Amino acid sequence: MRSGQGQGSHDIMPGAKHILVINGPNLNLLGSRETRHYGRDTLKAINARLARRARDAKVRLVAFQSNSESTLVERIQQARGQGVDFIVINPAAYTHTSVALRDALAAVGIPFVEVHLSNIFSREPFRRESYFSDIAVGVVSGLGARGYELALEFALQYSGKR
Ligand code: CA2
Repeated sequence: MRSGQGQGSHDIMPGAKHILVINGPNLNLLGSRETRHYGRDTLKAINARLARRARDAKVRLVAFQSNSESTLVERIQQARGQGVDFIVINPAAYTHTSVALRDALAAVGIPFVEVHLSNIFSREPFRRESYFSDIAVGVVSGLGARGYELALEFALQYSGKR
């Protein structure tokens, strides 16, 4: 896994499939509170498992988290120029509010899977609405941290054909 590419860096996996994992607001707090909904894994532990799997599959994986909507929009916009092939995204609370993030994903046209740790359909009514699901390749919700791993497995196999 790489945390990003600065100037002067060289590509350690030229030609490899490139997967971007994006986590939205408050997911940096995973493992500490709200464990009933979100489990005990930290985001660091989840990302480490994804990085291991990506390394085994010889795929380039970059993980990114932000609490800021504009930073997330900018990261998605950058993804196109960086040759990202697939996005795994948990937009967190922005799932239910952000036309801006939806528009960014639609604009870059990179296929993505929407992941939620909790089952958003079994919680408060406002969580049942997502601005992302209808333009996602698929949605994983309610399978805890395993959902990210399943989404990554799908991304590894994804060829654009359904
Ligand atoms: O189930 C999910 O993954 C969510 O995307 C998580 C969001 C929530 O707003 C969505 O409805 C469903 C919230 C993430 C907040 O994460 C925390 C983690 C630890 C402590 C507090 C919040």
